[in-house]
Amino acid sequence: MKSKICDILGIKYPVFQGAMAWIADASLASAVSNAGGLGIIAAGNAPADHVRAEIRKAKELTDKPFGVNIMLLSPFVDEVVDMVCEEGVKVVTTGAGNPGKYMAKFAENGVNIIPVVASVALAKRMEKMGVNAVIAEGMESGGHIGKLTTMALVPQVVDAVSIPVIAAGGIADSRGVDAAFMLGAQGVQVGTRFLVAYECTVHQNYKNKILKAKDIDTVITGNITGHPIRVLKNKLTKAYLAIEKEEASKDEPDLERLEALGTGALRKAVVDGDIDNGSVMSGQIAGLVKKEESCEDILKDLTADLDRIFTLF
Ligand code: TUI
Repeated sequence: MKSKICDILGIKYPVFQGAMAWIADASLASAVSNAGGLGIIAAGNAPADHVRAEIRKAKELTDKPFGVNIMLLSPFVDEVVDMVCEEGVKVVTTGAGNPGKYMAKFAENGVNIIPVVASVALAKRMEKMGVNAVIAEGMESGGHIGKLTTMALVPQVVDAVSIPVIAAGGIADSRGVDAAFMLGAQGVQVGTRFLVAYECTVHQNYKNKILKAKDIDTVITGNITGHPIRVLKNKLTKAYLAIEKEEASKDEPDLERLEALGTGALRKAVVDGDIDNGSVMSGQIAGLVKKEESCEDILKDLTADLDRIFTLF
């Protein structure tokens, strides 16, 4: 059950746990890594010391490799980059931007760097810069998204680069995993399904909203701010989309009005469990996620066909 990415990272299954800001902590990441996948701690918008504490907890909880995701829009990016190098983290994924500026530092410290890309152009630029793999993330994903679907993006990125491609967006069971491999991916990243893992510390109200979600329950907010975010529909998205529509019709939209509504909204849902006024980020595949399980059982289910799949290549 080996793909190139397993050899590069020293993991058993080619399955990454998606880095969900405020959610993917040492508890979730270590559980995924212990079960043979790649657990990833999300730095999100947190200061370096907070993330350092999670890394140290994860080191206590697992002796397997785990990664840290650096969200490049965070005000703390520079200090988080320095800190992950100090802590000897071996895998860094990045999101929401171009990590070019930090490549030399990661290389010097022997960090495997795997950026999320949402286009072929960025994938090619990243390969030239010397990254170890890319995560091609379709707009089915939760949170901050690009414009292409996984089905269209993954094979185009696979053809454009020679490094391994990890597929993300819309994958929550073994059928999705198998499909990703058929598109030429060498691994997958799964977020939404791990949200309802026993080891995921997100508020129970958030888990329940994912478990109850139907296929058409996500919407995209923030198209006019340049940071489109996929979330589950609720009171907040109704208000947000109404203001967005109003502002979009103006010559000079007041984006601060929208920012004010978005600030702190993710924390509200994740920590306080306020799923009406908070931001409940989720992928479109939430409708497929029906039960709470351990990370071990989720990984077993996701990888159920991989032995058979690998005999095809
Ligand atoms: O990053 C994500 N998903 C996220 S981050 C997040 S927290 C957040 N906080 C404040 C504002 C926005 C988000 C919630 N979800 N996924 C990875 C991802 N990266 N998706 C899309 C991209 C992306 C998009 C454009 C990466 C690079 C890019 O272009 C960079 C360039 O310079 O061309």
